[in-house]
Amino acid sequence: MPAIVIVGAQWGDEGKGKATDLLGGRVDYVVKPNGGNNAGHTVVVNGQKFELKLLPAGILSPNAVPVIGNGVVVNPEALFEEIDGLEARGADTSKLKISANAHLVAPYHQTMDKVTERFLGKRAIGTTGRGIGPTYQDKVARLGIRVQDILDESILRQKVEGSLRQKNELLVKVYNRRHVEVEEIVEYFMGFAERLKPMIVESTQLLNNALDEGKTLLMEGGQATFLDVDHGTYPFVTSSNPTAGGASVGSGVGPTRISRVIGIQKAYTTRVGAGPFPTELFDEMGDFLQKTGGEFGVNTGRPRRCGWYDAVLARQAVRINGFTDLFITKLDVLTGLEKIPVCVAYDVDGVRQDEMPMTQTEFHHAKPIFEYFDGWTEDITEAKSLDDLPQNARLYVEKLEELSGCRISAIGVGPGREQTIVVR
Ligand code: 2SA
Ligand code: GDP
Ligand code: MG
Repeated sequence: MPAIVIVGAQWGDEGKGKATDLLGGRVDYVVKPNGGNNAGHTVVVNGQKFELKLLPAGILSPNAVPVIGNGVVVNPEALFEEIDGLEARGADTSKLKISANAHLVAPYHQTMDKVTERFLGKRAIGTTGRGIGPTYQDKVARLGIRVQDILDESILRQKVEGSLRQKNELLVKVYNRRHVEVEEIVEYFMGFAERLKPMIVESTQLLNNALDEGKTLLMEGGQATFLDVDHGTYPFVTSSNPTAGGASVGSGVGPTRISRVIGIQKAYTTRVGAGPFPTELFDEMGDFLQKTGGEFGVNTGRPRRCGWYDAVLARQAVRINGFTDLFITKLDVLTGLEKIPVCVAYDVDGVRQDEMPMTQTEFHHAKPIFEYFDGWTEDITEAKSLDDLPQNARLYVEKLEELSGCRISAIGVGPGREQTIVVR
């Protein structure tokens, strides 16, 4: 298994951190291909909880080399805060490598993120406010500052000058914010140079050489399929490609070298931030899922919106990513429910649609058509194999496999590393 990709199959927070941690012990490199410190991945090891943001969750796997790929946007302040926090708890971050081509998040990107959200008013995306969108905007506009630019201060100054010329127009005239000085930003980035330099690598060669030597890589996607700027519920998405293809672009590892793509999916659905969500619950059942599942943003603390499993989304995610396996997490959260609804199709303005509608308008109008499955009351948090699950829990999982069209290879029955049933 040369390169494996982990992708969120819904709107994020499916348990990618836990999945990475499970596989991290068996791979040589763990690569983060997209996103930045908007991510929040929880790993629970021996009852100790770690919340990773900018760093790949695989940094907690002692034998794997953690790599921040070219597709990531790096906030240097957040980076060192996270590194120092982990070191203080005894984790070893010394092997961390950062792609020379990754982009840097500047303080003005965060300002622009927050002000844009305010400008959007009722149409706000509900971003994490970490400056992710504006940094990717600069990347695509070819006005970005890259990690490698701190290796040459005069180049850095030229790039900052170029970027700020356009940015100051916007900041001062449109956003009514203060003018940002070039030297202030150059100094800001150069302040991190000494610590950052030893970590900078040509990551494409590093990773491909590792594959040539027979090493294994795990690519740990941030965010999720329906937050993908191309395939998600645009415009309520993040600004990167958290899907399997994006992992290839964001790491420089070609698609033919990827042997497994694992979709991580909750046994129900959550979403944080704005945007359509057909199975969302607004009643006490939603409160039950939020409370029992502990559904609050790792990064911002925002409550996550909760709803039932959506098989239409699942099938679309299988298509987009070409999943070879699904890992169903949080099955334990459903314990105690008499009946469990699963959305099998949508009613769009009176017409049944079995697959993802073509337009945003249709998706906004989509009402779930549910099938109901029998629940179970037995505690499943100690289950180690399928045989340990009550029959109805097994049937529920089988149903999700059938409806999604992808084999289920692992099932989460609790947040701990060991609370996982490995099916195959
Ligand atoms: P951004 O900040 O530009 O990426 O926001 C755009 C949308 O993407 C969503 N988004 C997320 N959704 C779920 N989890 C994320 N990470 C944190 C977590 C979130 C948190 O793991 O809990 O702490 O609030 C994440 N990051 C971005 C975001 O909500 C917008 O809808
Ligand atoms: P990520 O962004 O996909 O890495 O997911 P988050 O860490 O943001 O959110 C997932 C939450 O669910 C975390 O609090 C995990 O500890 C927790 N979790 C993961 N798998 C399971 C599971 O199978 N059962 C339960 N109860 N919690 C889980
Ligand atoms: Mg998360």
